[in-house]
Amino acid sequence: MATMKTRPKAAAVADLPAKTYEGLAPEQLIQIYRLMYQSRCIDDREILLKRQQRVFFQISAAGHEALLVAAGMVLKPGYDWFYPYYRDRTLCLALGMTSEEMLMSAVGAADDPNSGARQMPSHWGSKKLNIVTQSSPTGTQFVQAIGCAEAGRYFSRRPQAAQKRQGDYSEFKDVVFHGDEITYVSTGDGATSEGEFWESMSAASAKKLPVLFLCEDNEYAISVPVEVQTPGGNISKLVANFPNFHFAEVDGCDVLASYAALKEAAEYVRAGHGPAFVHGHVIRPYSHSLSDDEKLYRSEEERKAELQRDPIPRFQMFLLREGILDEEGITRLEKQIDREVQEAADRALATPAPTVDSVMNYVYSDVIDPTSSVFATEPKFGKPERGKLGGEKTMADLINACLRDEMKRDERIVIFGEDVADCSRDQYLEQKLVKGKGGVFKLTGGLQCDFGSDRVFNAPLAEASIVGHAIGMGTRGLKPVVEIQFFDYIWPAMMQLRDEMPIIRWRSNNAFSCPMVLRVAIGGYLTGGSIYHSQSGESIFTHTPGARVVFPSNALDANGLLRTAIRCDDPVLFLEHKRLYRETYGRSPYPGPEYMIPFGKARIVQEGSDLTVVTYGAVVPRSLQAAQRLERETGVKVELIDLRTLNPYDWDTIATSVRKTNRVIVAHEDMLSWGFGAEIAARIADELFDELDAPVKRVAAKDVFVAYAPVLEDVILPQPEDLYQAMKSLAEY
Ligand SMILES: Cc1ncc(C[n+]2csc(CCOP(=O)(O)OP(=O)(O)O)c2C)c(N)n1
Ligand SMILES: [Mg+2]
Repeated sequence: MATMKTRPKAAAVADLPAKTYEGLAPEQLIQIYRLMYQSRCIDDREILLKRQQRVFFQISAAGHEALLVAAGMVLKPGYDWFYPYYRDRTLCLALGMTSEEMLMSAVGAADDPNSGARQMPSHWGSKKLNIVTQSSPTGTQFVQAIGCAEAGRYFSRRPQAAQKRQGDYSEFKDVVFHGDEITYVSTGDGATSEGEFWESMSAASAKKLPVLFLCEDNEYAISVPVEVQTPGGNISKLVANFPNFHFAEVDGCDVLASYAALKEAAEYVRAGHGPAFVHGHVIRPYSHSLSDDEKLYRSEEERKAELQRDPIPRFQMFLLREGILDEEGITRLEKQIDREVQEAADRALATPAPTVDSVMNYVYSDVIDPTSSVFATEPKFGKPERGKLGGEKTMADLINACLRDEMKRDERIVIFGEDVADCSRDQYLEQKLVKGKGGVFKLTGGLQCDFGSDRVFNAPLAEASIVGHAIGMGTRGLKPVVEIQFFDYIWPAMMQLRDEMPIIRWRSNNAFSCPMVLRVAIGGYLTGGSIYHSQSGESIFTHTPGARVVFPSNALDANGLLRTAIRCDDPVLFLEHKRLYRETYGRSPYPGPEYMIPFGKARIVQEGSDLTVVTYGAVVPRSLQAAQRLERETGVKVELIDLRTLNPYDWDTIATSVRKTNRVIVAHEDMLSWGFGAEIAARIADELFDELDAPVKRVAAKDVFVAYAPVLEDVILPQPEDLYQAMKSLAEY
């Protein structure tokens, strides 16, 4: 006869206890155990395959399973949005990613849905599940998650903005929103030290955004313990005063406690009360990654104590204790999962690797080509306004006019940046107490008044956030046209601009993209602009595949190129030279609301037969001045080429001109060494060597920052006199 101490027999589903646990039925608890065990099993399988050199990197979710399965149970795949961390395997399984899909990523298979074998394993991505392509930098996910949440809110308030139009990016950008979706973003304890974590907490708090932050605190960031990362060793204490948040701190190795905490947090966020921050204490029993050996920095005692908290045996004990599964049931379940994972690994290993000719696929949009003739439209100049000359709109006027036209045409456009709004305190505008600012250079003047404070608004002084929010919005289908106030201050956003914005499409194998425009005031020649208001540096961005780089020299080009930038399907860095904003040179009448110039098409400013000058930006008018003087004095005719866009650039026009003149100067305002000119000069030397009658010359700034005193500024930046001398000596060569 069975005693009271005997464990119950393997329960058939029908025999399961009727009791629920934090609202979870026994079948759900078995499913949770299944997912946790499956997650660990895939890690173990990957480790085995790594030892056999059939996978090439491994980082595990071990120890994080309970917290992450709980997150997966409370959130909705394909409905909520996910910006996961690399330890989120169990979340992804709970959302519906399969073992095979994960293992395809590990072995580098073409059909890996995470990245098409472009990223390391555990860099999660799934279009159908709304898991937004994850990258390796710890911390870039936060500000993008904010933009994603803002986009959801925007579409639910302006549902008509989701409409598509033929012939621009929106035709290919589906928009899905529900009004109560949550954006989930997770982090390790270490990554909370990144500045963008704090920027995103501020933004979520200030705007009461529906974001669920999950901190997976395993007390280590590789070998650095939490007390070194986090003053006092507990992140919950530090964030506790952010307004509008729901906070919870929980044992993340306890399934039911994690589930209860995350459920409550998700309910708060879904109801629109604001963001939530859940801090789960977890363990990391498998070292940081397979490349790390934690015995080098953790004591034996500490590691042993940690193992006592392992969520998998702990939850197994719970299921046994509650009579939900018996030992036989557990063994059966585990064996089944072992077999499934092994079979999934075999299938993954048998699937083909990507073909080597695919490497350049999806660097840029494959559906909209901004160099195509679709973007070549004729200007339609209206009648000059009464009492005014026809050609007198400045570059500033025509950029503003383009923004206005496009905002009218496309409700998906939002504009933000530092000081870009007319006035953040709307009541002052409503009561007509103030006129409004509209940008430090007034380029966005009047747009907030015309289109509303939800479409044109000031951003906090945080450049990484400006770019990161735009990326998140672009991913969801908005078209952010954002501003960096001065190129000199673009650098806090560099991680977003180098490792995120340009590469989201490529690294996700075209599952995600973030078409957007980043307008940046650039350049010197300001008299007193000094080091921090005069910088150029465009070659840093042309050296980053995936980002289009545009640099107009006059009002008409700025108008037409900005329209192309806004309507195309790629991220565009739109560089606006401050000195040219209101210059007399290059003014133009308004060309109408459909005027566009394709990328990669240079403008021949003046034709010539003796010498070619290739340049762009503020060096265009300076070169023209020098060329006109040279022709007056010597009769030498210079062909002057304004590239207008730097990536792509118009090689055909350069080559045709060099074949004609056999002499060439590449000139730019940025420093000489490692600059854009070096690339063009090298290509000319390589491909047009036989056409040259003289060495390729460069004219550029000295290799130093711009100084304040006007005499120093003049000598540092290339002047018409320098251009004249270079042209003269090259013509005489
Ligand atoms: C910006 C950046 N710096 C450094 C690294 C290298 N790195 C990868 S993971 C990691 C530690 C992260 O620790 P934590 O956030 O606590 O996550 P855990 O690995 O402990 O889950 C570091 C330094 C990186 N990927 N990105
Ligand atoms: Mg950690």
